[in-house]
Amino acid sequence: MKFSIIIPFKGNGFNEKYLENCVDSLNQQTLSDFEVIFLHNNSADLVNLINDRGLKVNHVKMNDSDSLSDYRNSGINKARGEYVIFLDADDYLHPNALTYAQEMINENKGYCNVFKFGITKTNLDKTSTLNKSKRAFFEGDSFTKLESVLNNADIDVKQDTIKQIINGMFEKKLINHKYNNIRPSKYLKNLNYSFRVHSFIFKREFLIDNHLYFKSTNNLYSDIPFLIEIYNKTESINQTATKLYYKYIHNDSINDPSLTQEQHDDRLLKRVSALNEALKYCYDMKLARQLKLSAINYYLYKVVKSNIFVDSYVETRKIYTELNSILNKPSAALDLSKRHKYEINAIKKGKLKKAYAISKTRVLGYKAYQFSKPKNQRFRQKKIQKNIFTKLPIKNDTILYESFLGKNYSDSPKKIFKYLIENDNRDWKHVWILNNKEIIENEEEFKNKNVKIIKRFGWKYFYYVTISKYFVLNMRQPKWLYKKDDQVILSTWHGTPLKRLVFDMENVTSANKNYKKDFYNQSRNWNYLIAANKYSEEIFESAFMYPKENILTYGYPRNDILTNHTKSYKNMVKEKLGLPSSKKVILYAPTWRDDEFHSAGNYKFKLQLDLDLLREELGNEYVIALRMHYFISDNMDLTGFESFAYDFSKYNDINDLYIVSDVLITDYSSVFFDYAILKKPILFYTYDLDKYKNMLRGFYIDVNKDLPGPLLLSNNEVLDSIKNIDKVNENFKEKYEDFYNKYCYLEDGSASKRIINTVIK
Ligand code: C2G
Repeated sequence: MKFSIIIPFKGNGFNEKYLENCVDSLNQQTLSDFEVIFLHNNSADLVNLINDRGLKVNHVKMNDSDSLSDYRNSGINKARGEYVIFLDADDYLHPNALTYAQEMINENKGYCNVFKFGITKTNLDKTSTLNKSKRAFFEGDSFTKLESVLNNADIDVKQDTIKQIINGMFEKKLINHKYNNIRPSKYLKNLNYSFRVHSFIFKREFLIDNHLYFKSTNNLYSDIPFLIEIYNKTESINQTATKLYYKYIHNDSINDPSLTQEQHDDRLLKRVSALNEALKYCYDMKLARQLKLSAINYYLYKVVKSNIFVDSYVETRKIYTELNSILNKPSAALDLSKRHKYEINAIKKGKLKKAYAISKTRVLGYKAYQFSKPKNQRFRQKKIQKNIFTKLPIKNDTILYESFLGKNYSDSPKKIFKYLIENDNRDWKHVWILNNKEIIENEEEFKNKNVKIIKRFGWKYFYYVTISKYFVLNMRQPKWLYKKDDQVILSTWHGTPLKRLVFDMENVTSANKNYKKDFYNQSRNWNYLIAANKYSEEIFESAFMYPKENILTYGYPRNDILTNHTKSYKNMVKEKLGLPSSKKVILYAPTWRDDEFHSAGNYKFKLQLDLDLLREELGNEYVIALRMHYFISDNMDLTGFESFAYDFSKYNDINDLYIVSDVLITDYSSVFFDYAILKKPILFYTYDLDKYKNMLRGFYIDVNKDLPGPLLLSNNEVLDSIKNIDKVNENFKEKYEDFYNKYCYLEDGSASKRIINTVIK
């Protein structure tokens, strides 16, 4: 037996999806010479899941009182493989991981006892991660993929030929691949992964002969002493940079934190004591120096920034005691910089109060330096907000508004503002966050002397977000924004959800791994959240984990105008937009794709509508208004389509486009929930439905059954539907009515009034 995979699972509840990823990744290994040892407390669910997925496993029953170290040690003892690998039950391996491992070991010819895979963090499940990887096609389940491609293309190629080609590609890669031998003391410089046991491959005999077990009872960092003892007994580690171990970062650290994400007040202390414990096993003086430096750096840059350090000498003292013991253990000479010598020596000599005082002064000095650096404007603003602006009294007459992060003058914040200006005679001071003043140049309401415009993240922004009584916004406020208790944040949100949101999303393809946690914390600061209908209310409860009692299910203020507008308003807007009065208008308003972006927040969009075809076939009767989502940063080139296609992506208010148009084409955007209020035809151009539905987001409603219009997959289908729009209306009459009754029933034109009566007192 070549490999033993040791999987410890401590605890009772488990996330099925994570475990499935792990188990499947073992089922899909291209090398079969391995056994799996699963250590757990005999959970029947867990055993069933593994059996259901057809993985052969040696189950080892552990007790609740056993530590993680006990689990892993039992794994080492039960293992029969020549090499052992520790895999966490929520992580997974690349399908070729073991094949690579074998290759590395063979090439190394017995020189090393310890090997290591490249490791990568991912917050996506296995399929999505592998799909994202450029190499995926040639690796792992590539064969089946290639086979299905060829089958679909109806090309007659023998299976063996395909297999040969793939193997050829695979082998070439292996041969070209370089492995490095690295000395442990050098190795330790990369601290991130050299302290975690994942992704290492150990020769079992080497562990047993040298009695290398997990000896620490430290529940968070037992890996550290274990690995140090190993580093100490090994000449070099053979590693590949190829990322074959996938460390799964839980997206939902609120409901389902991993060990690293769990809140532990004593985390810093545990880490330092693990380093101290590790030094006990460290005979190599250079390695010991490296360990000490790592502890010193941890103190200098991490501990002093923690709340524990800022708030309490007594708590910090516990960390000092460990550090003192570390610094007094033997090692090669430390060469500390002058700046830090004084501070570290005080700890070493046990003058802990003195060390605390010096460190405090250093931190203050550092903060003052940060504060004065010209490029650190944001840092200064945050500090001044927190320490000065919050001391000022709240202004009860001031209302702050923001729509789509200051990019637009639109959506519900606009309608609430307009309603107050036109109907409320109290003496409000209105402040709008708008990055570009030009967009409101022609808006009458901004001529009012009580209306002020400020820039997002300018100094005035920090002032007004702290002293305004009300803050009305349709997305999230920055996570570092400090909110006072007597301020009221009204979140209008920006649409009835179709795509799954936050806690209802399995994968978060586009956002960072803290997305769910950040969203949770930010939304705790909203006093109210508006829902357009009961359906949205229920989703917000689960997707945002937002308390039901603070949800105002009143209809959307932004949609009042869809009910209240007049014919002359429609004509006026059409003229203002420069659209020919003699032609009907098709509005195309698609959403953004999580996986198509230039950089964070800048999304791409490739127009899939065939404008040539549409102009050719419909140009006499229609023009087309194109409206990209506000995340899309690409500009559209409509040269050659003048007088037929118009780009209104930068136009403030999509409601005007709804009003002037005669038919809407969209995809997975929430725009159709609003458009349906107008009872005009809606077409869904969903050319990438499968990808969107399965890989990216998933939907709340059954798009095959419950939409108020047809799903169209090609330009010809779109064209056909527009040509036969009366027939489409007829076919969807009933569905449209059901849809209207379920989602638009509250939109009576008075939502703004209801909201203001409740919130703005
Ligand atoms: N929007 C727009 N133009 C588009 C698409 C959207 O002006 N081409 C505006 C609409 O007001 C829409 C809102 O942005 O209601 C939200 O857009 P979505 O496409 O639904 O996408 P997203 O921003 O991800 O919103 O719960 C709301 C949605 O589920 C999430």
